[in-house]
Amino acid sequence: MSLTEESVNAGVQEWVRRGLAGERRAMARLITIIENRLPEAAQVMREITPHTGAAHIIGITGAPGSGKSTLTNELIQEFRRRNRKVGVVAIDPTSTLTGGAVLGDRIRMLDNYHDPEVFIRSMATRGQLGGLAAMTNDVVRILDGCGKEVVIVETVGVGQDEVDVARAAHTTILVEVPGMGDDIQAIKAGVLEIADLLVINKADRDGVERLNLYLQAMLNLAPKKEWHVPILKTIAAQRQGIDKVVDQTEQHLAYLKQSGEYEKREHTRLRDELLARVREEVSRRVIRQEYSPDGLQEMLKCLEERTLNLHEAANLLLKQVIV
Ligand SMILES: Nc1nc2c(ncn2[C@@H]2O[C@H](COP(=O)(O)OP(=O)(O)O)[C@@H](O)[C@H]2O)c(=O)[nH]1
Ligand SMILES: [Mg+2]
Repeated sequence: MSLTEESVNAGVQEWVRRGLAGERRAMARLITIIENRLPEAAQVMREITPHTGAAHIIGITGAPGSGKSTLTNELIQEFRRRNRKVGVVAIDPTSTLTGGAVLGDRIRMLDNYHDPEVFIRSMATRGQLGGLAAMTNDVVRILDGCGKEVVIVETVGVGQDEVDVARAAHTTILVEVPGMGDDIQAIKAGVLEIADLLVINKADRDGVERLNLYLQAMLNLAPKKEWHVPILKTIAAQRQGIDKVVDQTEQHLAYLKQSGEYEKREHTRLRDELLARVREEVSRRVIRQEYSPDGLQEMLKCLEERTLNLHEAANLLLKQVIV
Protein backbone atom coordinates (compact mmCIF):
# COMPACT_ATOMS: atom_id res chain seq x y z
CA MET A 1 0.00 0.00 0.00
CA SER A 2 2.55 2.54 1.10
CA LEU A 3 4.91 1.35 -1.62
CA THR A 4 2.31 1.99 -4.32
CA GLU A 5 1.51 5.35 -2.81
CA GLU A 6 5.14 6.37 -2.82
CA SER A 7 5.73 5.31 -6.38
CA VAL A 8 2.53 7.06 -7.49
CA ASN A 9 3.63 10.23 -5.71
CA ALA A 10 7.08 10.07 -7.22
CA GLY A 11 5.52 9.55 -10.63
CA VAL A 12 3.24 12.54 -10.24
CA GLN A 13 6.15 14.61 -9.01
CA GLU A 14 8.10 13.71 -12.10
CA TRP A 15 5.19 14.65 -14.40
CA VAL A 16 4.83 17.97 -12.57
CA ARG A 17 8.57 18.63 -12.88
CA ARG A 18 8.46 17.95 -16.61
CA GLY A 19 5.28 20.02 -16.97
CA LEU A 20 6.87 22.97 -15.20
CA ALA A 21 9.79 22.60 -17.62
CA GLY A 22 7.32 23.15 -20.44
CA GLU A 23 7.02 19.62 -21.77
CA ARG A 24 3.75 19.23 -23.65
CA ARG A 25 3.38 15.52 -23.00
CA ALA A 26 3.61 16.14 -19.27
CA MET A 27 1.00 18.90 -19.45
CA ALA A 28 -1.32 16.51 -21.27
CA ARG A 29 -0.76 13.87 -18.59
CA LEU A 30 -1.43 16.31 -15.73
CA ILE A 31 -4.62 17.51 -17.38
CA THR A 32 -5.81 13.94 -17.86
CA ILE A 33 -5.35 13.35 -14.14
CA ILE A 34 -7.59 16.34 -13.44
CA GLU A 35 -10.14 15.50 -16.12
CA ASN A 36 -10.58 11.93 -14.92
CA ARG A 37 -10.66 13.04 -11.29
CA LEU A 38 -7.90 10.57 -10.46
CA PRO A 39 -6.77 10.39 -6.84
CA GLU A 40 -3.49 12.03 -7.87
CA ALA A 41 -5.37 15.23 -8.74
CA ALA A 42 -4.98 16.63 -5.24
CA GLN A 43 -1.22 16.23 -5.37
CA VAL A 44 -1.02 17.73 -8.86
CA MET A 45 -2.89 20.85 -7.76
CA ARG A 46 -0.87 21.11 -4.58
CA GLU A 47 2.39 21.07 -6.50
CA ILE A 48 1.24 23.23 -9.42
CA THR A 49 -0.52 26.00 -7.51
CA PRO A 50 2.58 27.79 -6.16
CA HIS A 51 3.71 28.24 -9.77
CA THR A 52 0.44 29.80 -10.97
CA GLY A 53 -0.81 33.35 -11.18
CA ALA A 54 1.18 34.79 -14.04
CA ALA A 55 -0.99 33.85 -17.02
CA HIS A 56 -3.43 36.16 -18.74
CA ILE A 57 -6.63 34.14 -18.90
CA ILE A 58 -8.83 35.00 -21.85
CA GLY A 59 -12.34 33.62 -22.28
CA ILE A 60 -13.87 33.41 -25.75
CA THR A 61 -17.56 32.82 -25.77
CA GLY A 62 -20.33 32.99 -28.33
CA ALA A 63 -22.89 30.90 -30.16
CA PRO A 64 -21.83 27.69 -31.92
CA GLY A 65 -20.61 28.49 -35.42
CA SER A 66 -19.81 32.12 -34.66
CA GLY A 67 -16.16 31.44 -35.41
CA LYS A 68 -14.67 31.09 -31.95
CA SER A 69 -12.28 28.30 -32.92
CA THR A 70 -11.23 30.10 -36.10
CA LEU A 71 -10.64 33.27 -34.10
CA THR A 72 -8.81 31.37 -31.37
CA ASN A 73 -6.52 29.86 -33.96
CA GLU A 74 -5.67 33.33 -35.29
CA LEU A 75 -5.23 34.75 -31.80
CA ILE A 76 -2.77 31.98 -30.97
CA GLN A 77 -0.70 32.96 -33.96
CA GLU A 78 -0.81 36.66 -33.17
CA PHE A 79 0.22 36.01 -29.57
CA ARG A 80 3.04 33.80 -30.84
CA ARG A 81 4.22 36.64 -33.08
CA ARG A 82 4.35 38.66 -29.85
CA ASN A 83 6.44 35.89 -28.34
CA ARG A 84 3.88 34.67 -25.81
CA LYS A 85 3.57 31.04 -24.84
CA VAL A 86 -0.03 30.02 -25.39
CA GLY A 87 -2.35 27.42 -23.91
CA VAL A 88 -5.88 26.74 -25.12
CA VAL A 89 -8.76 24.90 -23.51
CA ALA A 90 -11.68 24.32 -25.87
CA ILE A 91 -14.88 23.24 -24.17
CA ASP A 92 -17.36 21.70 -26.53
CA PRO A 93 -20.75 20.49 -25.42
CA THR A 94 -21.64 19.26 -28.89
CA SER A 95 -18.99 16.59 -28.94
CA THR A 96 -21.01 14.04 -26.97
CA LEU A 97 -22.18 11.83 -29.80
CA THR A 98 -19.67 11.85 -32.60
CA GLY A 99 -16.72 13.77 -31.33
CA GLY A 100 -17.09 15.64 -34.59
CA ALA A 101 -17.00 19.14 -33.17
CA VAL A 102 -13.90 18.42 -31.17
CA LEU A 103 -12.23 16.99 -34.22
CA GLY A 104 -13.26 20.09 -36.15
CA ASP A 105 -11.70 22.28 -33.50
CA ARG A 106 -8.54 20.25 -33.63
CA ILE A 107 -8.28 20.47 -37.38
CA ARG A 108 -8.91 24.20 -37.38
CA MET A 109 -6.28 24.65 -34.73
CA LEU A 110 -3.78 22.44 -36.54
CA ASP A 111 -1.76 25.44 -37.68
CA ASN A 112 -0.23 25.64 -34.26
CA TYR A 113 0.38 22.01 -33.62
CA HIS A 114 4.04 21.95 -34.47
CA ASP A 115 4.87 24.90 -32.28
CA PRO A 116 6.17 23.49 -28.97
CA GLU A 117 5.13 26.65 -27.13
CA VAL A 118 1.47 26.11 -27.98
CA PHE A 119 -0.63 23.62 -26.07
CA ILE A 120 -4.23 22.90 -27.07
CA ARG A 121 -6.70 20.73 -25.25
CA SER A 122 -10.31 19.97 -26.12
CA MET A 123 -12.55 19.02 -23.24
CA ALA A 124 -15.99 17.51 -23.62
CA THR A 125 -18.65 18.59 -21.16
CA ARG A 126 -20.09 15.10 -21.41
CA GLY A 127 -20.70 13.42 -18.12
CA GLN A 128 -19.54 16.34 -16.06
CA LEU A 129 -22.60 17.13 -14.04
CA GLY A 130 -21.74 20.51 -12.67
CA GLY A 131 -18.16 21.03 -11.81
CA LEU A 132 -17.28 22.05 -15.34
CA ALA A 133 -16.13 25.46 -14.21
CA ALA A 134 -14.04 24.00 -11.38
CA MET A 135 -12.43 21.46 -13.67
CA THR A 136 -11.74 24.03 -16.38
CA ASN A 137 -10.20 26.35 -13.82
CA ASP A 138 -7.88 23.58 -12.68
CA VAL A 139 -6.86 22.82 -16.26
CA VAL A 140 -6.19 26.53 -16.78
CA ARG A 141 -4.09 26.53 -13.60
CA ILE A 142 -2.00 23.67 -14.94
CA LEU A 143 -1.29 25.55 -18.17
CA ASP A 144 -0.59 28.71 -16.18
CA GLY A 145 1.77 26.86 -13.83
CA CYS A 146 3.49 25.17 -16.76
CA GLY A 147 4.50 28.54 -18.11
CA LYS A 148 1.79 29.52 -20.57
CA GLU A 149 1.65 33.31 -20.53
CA VAL A 150 -1.70 33.43 -22.26
CA VAL A 151 -4.41 30.84 -21.67
CA ILE A 152 -7.45 30.99 -23.94
CA VAL A 153 -10.65 29.23 -22.91
CA GLU A 154 -13.15 28.72 -25.72
CA THR A 155 -16.68 28.06 -24.59
CA VAL A 156 -20.22 28.21 -25.95
CA GLY A 157 -22.01 31.05 -24.24
CA VAL A 158 -25.06 29.20 -23.07
CA GLY A 159 -25.89 27.92 -19.62
CA GLN A 160 -24.70 28.85 -16.19
CA ASP A 161 -21.65 26.60 -16.39
CA GLU A 162 -20.39 28.45 -19.43
CA VAL A 163 -21.04 31.81 -17.84
CA ASP A 164 -19.08 30.63 -14.81
CA VAL A 165 -16.22 29.62 -17.06
CA ALA A 166 -16.25 33.02 -18.73
CA ARG A 167 -16.38 34.71 -15.35
CA ALA A 168 -13.15 33.02 -14.36
CA ALA A 169 -11.25 34.75 -17.17
CA HIS A 170 -9.42 38.04 -16.76
CA THR A 171 -10.62 39.16 -20.15
CA THR A 172 -13.79 37.86 -21.74
CA ILE A 173 -14.36 38.20 -25.46
CA LEU A 174 -17.89 37.79 -26.71
CA VAL A 175 -18.18 36.81 -30.37
CA GLU A 176 -21.26 37.91 -32.27
CA VAL A 177 -22.15 37.39 -35.90
CA PRO A 178 -24.20 39.67 -38.16
CA GLY A 179 -27.49 38.46 -39.52
CA MET A 180 -28.14 35.82 -36.88
CA GLY A 181 -31.15 37.60 -35.42
CA ASP A 182 -30.08 40.39 -33.12
CA ASP A 183 -33.13 39.97 -30.95
CA ILE A 184 -32.20 36.44 -30.08
CA GLN A 185 -28.68 37.48 -29.26
CA ALA A 186 -30.06 40.21 -27.02
CA ILE A 187 -31.59 37.67 -24.67
CA LYS A 188 -28.12 36.72 -23.60
CA ALA A 189 -27.78 39.99 -21.75
CA GLY A 190 -26.14 38.13 -18.89
CA VAL A 191 -23.30 37.16 -21.16
CA LEU A 192 -23.06 40.67 -22.59
CA GLU A 193 -22.65 41.89 -19.05
CA ILE A 194 -19.46 39.92 -18.51
CA ALA A 195 -17.91 40.82 -21.88
CA ASP A 196 -14.81 43.00 -21.82
CA LEU A 197 -14.47 42.98 -25.60
CA LEU A 198 -17.15 42.53 -28.22
CA VAL A 199 -16.10 41.03 -31.51
CA ILE A 200 -18.28 41.09 -34.58
CA ASN A 201 -16.87 38.16 -36.51
CA LYS A 202 -17.81 37.30 -40.09
CA ALA A 203 -17.65 40.99 -40.85
CA ASP A 204 -17.59 39.94 -44.51
CA ARG A 205 -21.31 39.35 -44.17
CA ASP A 206 -24.25 41.71 -44.42
CA GLY A 207 -25.63 43.48 -41.40
CA VAL A 208 -22.37 44.45 -39.69
CA GLU A 209 -23.36 48.08 -39.10
CA ARG A 210 -26.79 47.10 -37.89
CA LEU A 211 -25.28 44.72 -35.34
CA ASN A 212 -22.69 47.31 -34.38
CA LEU A 213 -25.37 49.90 -33.61
CA TYR A 214 -27.39 47.33 -31.79
CA LEU A 215 -24.49 46.22 -29.57
CA GLN A 216 -23.59 49.84 -28.93
CA ALA A 217 -27.14 50.47 -27.78
CA MET A 218 -27.00 47.42 -25.52
CA LEU A 219 -23.75 48.65 -24.00
CA ASN A 220 -25.28 52.05 -23.39
CA LEU A 221 -28.12 50.43 -21.50
CA ALA A 222 -25.77 48.52 -19.22
CA PRO A 223 -24.38 50.14 -16.08
CA LYS A 224 -21.36 52.29 -16.92
CA LYS A 225 -18.03 50.58 -16.46
CA GLU A 226 -14.69 52.24 -16.03
CA TRP A 227 -13.37 50.08 -18.86
CA HIS A 228 -14.79 51.13 -22.19
CA VAL A 229 -15.90 47.90 -23.90
CA PRO A 230 -14.68 48.10 -27.50
CA ILE A 231 -16.62 46.63 -30.40
CA LEU A 232 -14.19 45.16 -32.91
CA LYS A 233 -14.78 43.70 -36.34
CA THR A 234 -12.99 40.62 -37.57
CA ILE A 235 -13.02 38.24 -40.48
CA ALA A 236 -11.30 35.42 -38.67
CA ALA A 237 -11.42 33.14 -41.68
CA GLN A 238 -9.35 35.72 -43.59
CA ARG A 239 -7.13 36.70 -40.67
CA GLN A 240 -8.51 40.22 -40.64
CA GLY A 241 -8.78 42.40 -37.55
CA ILE A 242 -6.92 39.97 -35.33
CA ASP A 243 -4.10 42.25 -34.20
CA LYS A 244 -6.60 44.82 -32.90
CA VAL A 245 -8.30 42.15 -30.83
CA VAL A 246 -4.97 41.19 -29.29
CA ASP A 247 -4.10 44.88 -28.73
CA GLN A 248 -7.35 45.48 -26.89
CA THR A 249 -6.99 42.26 -24.92
CA GLU A 250 -3.58 43.41 -23.70
CA GLN A 251 -4.89 46.87 -22.96
CA HIS A 252 -7.67 45.36 -20.92
CA LEU A 253 -5.15 43.43 -18.83
CA ALA A 254 -3.13 46.61 -18.33
CA TYR A 255 -6.31 48.39 -17.26
CA LEU A 256 -7.12 45.63 -14.76
CA LYS A 257 -3.69 45.91 -13.22
CA GLN A 258 -3.52 49.71 -13.10
CA SER A 259 -6.98 50.12 -11.63
CA GLY A 260 -6.60 47.53 -8.90
CA GLU A 261 -9.46 45.64 -10.52
CA TYR A 262 -7.12 42.68 -11.10
CA GLU A 263 -6.72 41.94 -7.38
CA LYS A 264 -10.41 42.56 -6.76
CA ARG A 265 -11.41 40.09 -9.47
CA GLU A 266 -8.90 37.54 -8.24
CA HIS A 267 -10.31 37.81 -4.74
CA THR A 268 -13.93 37.46 -5.85
CA ARG A 269 -13.03 34.66 -8.22
CA LEU A 270 -11.27 32.61 -5.55
CA ARG A 271 -14.07 33.22 -3.10
CA ASP A 272 -16.75 32.20 -5.63
CA GLU A 273 -14.81 29.14 -6.68
CA LEU A 274 -14.18 28.02 -3.13
CA LEU A 275 -17.85 28.36 -2.21
CA ALA A 276 -18.93 26.63 -5.43
CA ARG A 277 -16.63 23.71 -4.67
CA VAL A 278 -17.99 23.39 -1.15
CA ARG A 279 -21.56 23.58 -2.45
CA GLU A 280 -20.84 20.94 -5.03
CA GLU A 281 -19.17 18.60 -2.57
CA VAL A 282 -22.01 18.94 -0.07
CA SER A 283 -24.57 18.20 -2.80
CA ARG A 284 -22.55 15.23 -3.95
CA ARG A 285 -22.45 13.81 -0.44
CA VAL A 286 -26.15 14.42 0.10
CA ILE A 287 -27.01 12.70 -3.16
CA ARG A 288 -24.86 9.74 -2.18
CA GLN A 289 -26.97 9.39 0.97
CA GLU A 290 -29.83 8.39 -1.27
CA TYR A 291 -28.38 4.93 -1.53
CA SER A 292 -27.91 4.43 2.18
CA PRO A 293 -30.86 2.87 4.05
CA ASP A 294 -31.31 5.75 6.48
CA GLY A 295 -30.70 8.36 3.89
CA LEU A 296 -32.65 10.60 1.65
CA GLN A 297 -35.52 8.20 0.90
CA GLU A 298 -36.46 7.87 4.54
CA MET A 299 -36.31 11.57 4.97
CA LEU A 300 -38.46 12.22 1.94
CA LYS A 301 -41.07 9.87 3.32
CA CYS A 302 -41.17 11.82 6.59
CA LEU A 303 -41.40 15.06 4.65
CA GLU A 304 -44.35 13.69 2.67
CA GLU A 305 -46.06 12.54 5.86
CA ARG A 306 -45.49 15.99 7.39
CA THR A 307 -43.73 14.45 10.37
CA LEU A 308 -40.63 16.40 9.45
CA ASN A 309 -40.24 19.88 8.03
CA LEU A 310 -37.73 21.00 5.40
CA HIS A 311 -35.87 23.18 7.83
CA GLU A 312 -35.11 20.27 10.15
CA ALA A 313 -34.53 17.87 7.29
CA ALA A 314 -31.89 20.11 5.73
CA ASN A 315 -30.11 20.45 9.06
CA LEU A 316 -30.19 16.70 9.62
CA LEU A 317 -28.74 16.05 6.19
CA LEU A 318 -26.01 18.62 6.68
CA LYS A 319 -25.05 17.06 9.99
CA GLN A 320 -24.75 13.72 8.26
CA VAL A 321 -22.58 14.87 5.40
CA ILE A 322 -20.30 17.39 7.08
CA VAL A 323 -17.73 15.45 9.01
N1 LIG B 1 -17.68 34.05 -43.74
C1 LIG B 1 -16.95 33.83 -42.66
N2 LIG B 1 -16.90 32.58 -42.14
C2 LIG B 1 -16.16 32.39 -41.03
C3 LIG B 1 -15.43 33.43 -40.41
N3 LIG B 1 -14.82 32.93 -39.31
C4 LIG B 1 -15.14 31.63 -39.25
N4 LIG B 1 -15.94 31.28 -40.27
C5 LIG B 1 -16.50 29.97 -40.57
O1 LIG B 1 -17.56 29.69 -39.67
C6 LIG B 1 -17.64 28.29 -39.40
C7 LIG B 1 -17.65 28.02 -37.92
O2 LIG B 1 -16.41 28.39 -37.36
P1 LIG B 1 -15.86 27.84 -35.98
O3 LIG B 1 -14.58 28.55 -35.74
O4 LIG B 1 -15.85 26.37 -35.94
O5 LIG B 1 -16.99 28.36 -34.98
P2 LIG B 1 -17.23 27.98 -33.44
O6 LIG B 1 -18.27 26.94 -33.40
O7 LIG B 1 -17.72 29.25 -32.83
O8 LIG B 1 -15.92 27.54 -32.88
C8 LIG B 1 -16.45 27.66 -40.11
O9 LIG B 1 -16.89 27.12 -41.32
C9 LIG B 1 -15.53 28.83 -40.35
O10 LIG B 1 -14.71 28.66 -41.47
C10 LIG B 1 -15.49 34.74 -41.01
O11 LIG B 1 -14.91 35.71 -40.54
N5 LIG B 1 -16.27 34.87 -42.11
MG1 LIG C 1 -15.41 25.83 -31.71
